Amino acid sequence: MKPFYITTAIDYVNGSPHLGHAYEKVLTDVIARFRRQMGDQVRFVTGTDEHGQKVQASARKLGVPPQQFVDQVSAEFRQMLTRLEISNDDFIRTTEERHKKVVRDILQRLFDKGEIYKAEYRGFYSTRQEQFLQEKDRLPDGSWPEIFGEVTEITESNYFFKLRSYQEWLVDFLNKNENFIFPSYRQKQVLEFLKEPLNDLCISRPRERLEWGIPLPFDEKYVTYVWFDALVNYYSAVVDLPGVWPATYHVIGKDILVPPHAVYWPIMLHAAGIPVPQGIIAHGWWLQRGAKMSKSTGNALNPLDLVTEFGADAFRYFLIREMNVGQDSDFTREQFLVRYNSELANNLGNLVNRTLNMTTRFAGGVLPAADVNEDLERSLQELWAKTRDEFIALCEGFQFHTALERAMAFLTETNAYVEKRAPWKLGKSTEAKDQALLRTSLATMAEALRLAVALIQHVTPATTKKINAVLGYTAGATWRDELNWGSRLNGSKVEPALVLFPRPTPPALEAGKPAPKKG
Ligand code: ME8
Repeated sequence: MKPFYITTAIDYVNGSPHLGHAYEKVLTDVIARFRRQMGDQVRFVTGTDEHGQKVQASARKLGVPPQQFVDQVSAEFRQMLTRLEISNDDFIRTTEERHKKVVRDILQRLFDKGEIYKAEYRGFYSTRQEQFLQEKDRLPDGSWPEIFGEVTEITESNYFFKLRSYQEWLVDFLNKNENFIFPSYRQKQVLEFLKEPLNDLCISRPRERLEWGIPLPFDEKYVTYVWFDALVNYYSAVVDLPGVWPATYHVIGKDILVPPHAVYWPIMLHAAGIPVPQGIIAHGWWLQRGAKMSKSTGNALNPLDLVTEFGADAFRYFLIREMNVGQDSDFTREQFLVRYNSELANNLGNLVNRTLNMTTRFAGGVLPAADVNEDLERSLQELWAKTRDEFIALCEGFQFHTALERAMAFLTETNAYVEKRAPWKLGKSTEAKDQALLRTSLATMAEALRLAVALIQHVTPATTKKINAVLGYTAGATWRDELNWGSRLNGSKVEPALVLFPRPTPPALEAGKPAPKKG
């Protein structure tokens, strides 16, 4: 079986990780864990993008060598992965030898095939910003904005990659592979973009302007342009692992789909004679009050603050539950608290408390067998079978937000079942029939809880483990088998209590007060 190879974008290290970075890692982790559960052999790679002008400038500003600077920031990104329970198999950095070697090999291969040529490039250059400007950068009156300082027209020799000669091939490829990009409406945007003729891609920068990059193997006076370096990470991370390439999915944000991932990358690979990936998943943006959260706008949220306050699982749950993959979502603390309180603390947390508390009170802490199967039990079991099947199909189609909604609806129904059976009343009766119903209700609620947390374990891995532990349960090796309603918990000794999603501290509650319910 071909391994399921999934990647995230590699993050720029010119700033600290923010919510957008955290989301992408969590989303990819949820897909990776789900595919492992489904029996795939998964390879999951993430990493950091460490070359380029901005990194060089940030290091200079701090007065430290660039390598020292990238070592520090890259470590920060890796620390975030640990805090978020990300299950990546590898972490690639573009300053590593194993990566640089592959970039240079590919460049040389393309150069030898005649796909790269040298030409003069004429354009307007800002020395202050150290970049070429485009017509669209001009102010309406034709002048250049203040931030660019002095702008001069210069001519510079550079290396170009023959992107244009592959335009038809790419259009044809996309037409033949309709599901190359998820969501599919983004594939249409790529085809729209390809209606205009492509320009060949300038892939070099003179070293006198940019020192911090990978030198071109055929002309060491130049370094390679950052996309040509960064995109290759997906390939260099697995080049020594037989059978892993091509990637199954690259998970990226919509801002880097066109042209880098949907145009440059397939053409680079095809031109170099390397198979192209199976697909690209382009997620949307986390916004704050309608604006993209980013380092430069200063509205970036530190994801680790939320993890410290609420735990990794609550954070993961919120991101996956709230965002429809591909679309944008506004992040508000209020909405976070609404979901935290109503779905995790009340719905799931409540069922855990009731199960442990009543099993302890009425059954000496040992889960009994269900010996009645009436309409109430049967309809919950039927709902389970439906929920499970729909949930899996939704996850296969990356509709995780709806999948979680279904899982929550099942928990809501389970809590409603408990209300109807009212084991606290049955526990006071000595009638044999009531005692049988008591045993049945305890067994039913525990089994429903076990199943629900097994179902969502790729989203909430630590919570599922904790709940299994207090239920005295060790999960089996095959996830799909775990999802069958049964009697696995009979005779299991449970713990008396578990604090899972504690009530937020008062200031956080304040923030949660005016929370409007979202559809
Ligand atoms: O683009 N919401 O790095 P990066 C959701 N190094 N996702 C967001 C986001 C937001 N507000 N802001 C950023 C780069 N992202 C390159 C990638 S890949 C070969 C090279 C996502 O640090 C963004 O869309 O700017 C991208 O997928 C990832 O975070 C890294 O962004």
